Amino acid sequence: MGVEKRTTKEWQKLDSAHYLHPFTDFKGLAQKGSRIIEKADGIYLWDADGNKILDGMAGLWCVNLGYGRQELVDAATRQLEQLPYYNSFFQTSHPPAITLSRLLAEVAPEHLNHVFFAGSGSESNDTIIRLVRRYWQLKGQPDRQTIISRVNAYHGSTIGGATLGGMKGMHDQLGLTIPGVVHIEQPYWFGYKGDLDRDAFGLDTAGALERKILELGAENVAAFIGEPIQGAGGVIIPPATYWPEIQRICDKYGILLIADEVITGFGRLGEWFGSQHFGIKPDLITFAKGVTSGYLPLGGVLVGDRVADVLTTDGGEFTHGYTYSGHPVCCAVAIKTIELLRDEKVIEQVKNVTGPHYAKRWAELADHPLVGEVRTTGLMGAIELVKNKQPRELFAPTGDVGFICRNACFANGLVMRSVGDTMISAPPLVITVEQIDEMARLARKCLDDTAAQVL
Ligand code: PXG
Repeated sequence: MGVEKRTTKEWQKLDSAHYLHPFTDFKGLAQKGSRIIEKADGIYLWDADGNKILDGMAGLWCVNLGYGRQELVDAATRQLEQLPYYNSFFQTSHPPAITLSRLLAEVAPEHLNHVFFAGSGSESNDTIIRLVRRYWQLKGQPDRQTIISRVNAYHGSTIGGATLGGMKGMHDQLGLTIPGVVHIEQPYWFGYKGDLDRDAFGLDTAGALERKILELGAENVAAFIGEPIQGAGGVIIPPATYWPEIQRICDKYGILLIADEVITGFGRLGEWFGSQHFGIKPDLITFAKGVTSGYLPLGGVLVGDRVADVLTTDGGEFTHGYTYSGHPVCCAVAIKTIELLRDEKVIEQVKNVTGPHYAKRWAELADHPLVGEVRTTGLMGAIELVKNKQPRELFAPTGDVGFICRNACFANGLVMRSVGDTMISAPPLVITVEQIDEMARLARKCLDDTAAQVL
């Protein structure tokens, strides 16, 4: 029988009767009913009523090659037939995991040559906590336990990931978090009410890392973790001065630099990794999502030579791993994803053609009465909705206006996500110039419809 055929109403009824959705107010959803997405092709989705929707979020920042890629289906099918599962515990290995490890070392920055696999971004960040603490134990500095993260960061939803993250709403529900994680401010220029120019603000915000290290004592600090661009937090693109200063501070105090590239990895910013866009050299990179173009769950940690050398030289057993670490079918899809990104020059296209075009089309939206700022890098962008442009006046901080806009987007056949009153988008990397034009036309219509309700 498999997946059944039903009407939207029937699906909605069964959905609220049985399915607890992630990050969802269950009662509210039961009242409103879910949007039922039934199929997809390229950059478009179709709901159960046959409405066509441009997916401006690439699923959840992951379907970078778009939907319906037969090559990925074939890669999975072949591997399912050949070896659907085997583990890499107890002195065994298999060709898909080995091939993918080598391929990742090839596309990653030069100093990253090892990989530890997990099933998701959250698990990968839990692995990072374990790796970082193990590294410092082996270095004979076990007091280096504390990981410095940032307010409004998103690093996943396990206890480890949510502790590392800086989302207040999540911390409020977490109860006891894991010890040894502290948060500093985020480089959010638009949200900053002070009078520093962007570059000075970038330096000052990065300086919070040094101030925190000095407060804790460098001998107690293990690492700093950050998303090159904060994604779920609202596409926070830091000033150009920010990351070089973070790198300088990490180097000065010898602490490990972790880039969480679950969103920015695999081409989103027009480079294989966002770290390359910002010119930083992380010791560890978290990846997930785009590594399989979202077709199957896979995450992992790229481990730089500094850490790998210690782990692989007299490190003894690293007592950590998952049943699905290096799952052969997920690895086979990841291998094909990377080959397609490389052979079809998708990332070069983002850097030279579609990224600049998206920047241009999005910048044009800045003249809209509802828009206070637009920012993009690669194919990742944000539109800040404001009540008044000059002097800048924000709406009450309930996120209601963003929510209205998100609904207007759905009604007009476009997926954008709202974070408070910030509208964010990250379309599949295979989006064409013409499709970006279409997306911008739809976005303007959604802004008009929202303005008609709120201005
Ligand atoms: N790190 C980052 C930077 C992420 O964006 C994770 C870790 C966790 O990955 P998993 O695979 O465990 O979900 C993420 C995930 C949103 C949204 O609403 C973003 C994510 C997940 C769910 C929703 O923008 N990012």
